[in-house]
Amino acid sequence: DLTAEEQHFDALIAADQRIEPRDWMPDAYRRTLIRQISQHAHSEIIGMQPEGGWITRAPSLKRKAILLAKVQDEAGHGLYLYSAAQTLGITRDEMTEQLIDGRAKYSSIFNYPAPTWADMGAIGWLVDGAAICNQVPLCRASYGPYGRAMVRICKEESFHQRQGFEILLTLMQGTDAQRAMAQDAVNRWYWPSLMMFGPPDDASPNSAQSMAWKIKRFSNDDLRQRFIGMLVPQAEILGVTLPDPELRWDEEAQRWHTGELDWDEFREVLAGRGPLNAERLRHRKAAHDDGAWVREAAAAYAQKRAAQAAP
Ligand code: FAQ
Repeated sequence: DLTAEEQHFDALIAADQRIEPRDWMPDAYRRTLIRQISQHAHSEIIGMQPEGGWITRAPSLKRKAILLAKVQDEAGHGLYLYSAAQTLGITRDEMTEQLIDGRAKYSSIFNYPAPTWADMGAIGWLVDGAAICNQVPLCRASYGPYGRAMVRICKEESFHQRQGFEILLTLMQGTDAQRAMAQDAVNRWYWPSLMMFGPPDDASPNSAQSMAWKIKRFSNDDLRQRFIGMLVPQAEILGVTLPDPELRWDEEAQRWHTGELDWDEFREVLAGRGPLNAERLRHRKAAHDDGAWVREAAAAYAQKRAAQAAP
């Protein structure tokens, strides 16, 4: 028999109402949200690195200002998401520790290198594009603080995606070497961006429960399909080729037929053995260590202010 609290929770979910921090919720719902929201926050923070490395090398002042703003937005997204996770009873310090100890997951995509300026275009177009496809439905996630954070994040991501598209469009209208650089970046980011949606549905242990709780609204494969459908006409406008010779619309199945994704590569990256996993974590840990004096100074200042305010 369900308790009154359980019944109330189930009724809220069934009625598409929001669960708020002070509402009763099942432990497993809380744990799932902490897992997903903290992973999402870590992804935004680690996700600053591939583009952060290009801020000093952007090809013009205008490009530099845009890239700087985008990377700052990612820091902001990380902070909203850490705040949303904190409403569930985990501290920012605990989450930071889990990340720099290598215990926490973050998106596989950020373990790949960004060797050329065209990678800034491909990241914006493909990585932010995948992020939007995945996150627009999360604006309706049943947990209030997560869904509300997502609304603003999605608006900013859509600007990010356009700026990536525009970088690629400019390169594709340039010299042969620039076009080749754009195509090469698309070749390298295309398959990893498809993996951002997670394992195939039949190998996704969390999906069924997360969909029942209305945290996730669509399955991993359905969102991956939606993303491909968004990319195909955009690739045509850009004049780039999506690097999948098998890609075609299957009229009968009403789905995109694609080549096989390399799920061994995905598993390797998740296990910490992707091209840049170690470097990303090393860099994050060094930034945390280098920032210790700022945290100490801020805490000392807050203490002093509190002491002054006390009667
Ligand atoms: N990478 O059972 P499922 C961005 C893990 S966008 C790493 O299907 P679930 C913006 C999964 O955690 C990127 N791990 O799991 C930006 C689970 O492991 P666990 C971040 C992955 O949660 C753009 C296991 O595999 N976006 O940052 C991945 O139901 C440009 C089994 O998987 C989000 O986090 C992966 N790709 O579905 C920033 C969106 N896929 O925890 C900078 C919110 C799966 O049991 C520059 N998250 N795993 O040990 C989600 O929508 C979901 O968590 C999924 C996974 C769809 C990612």
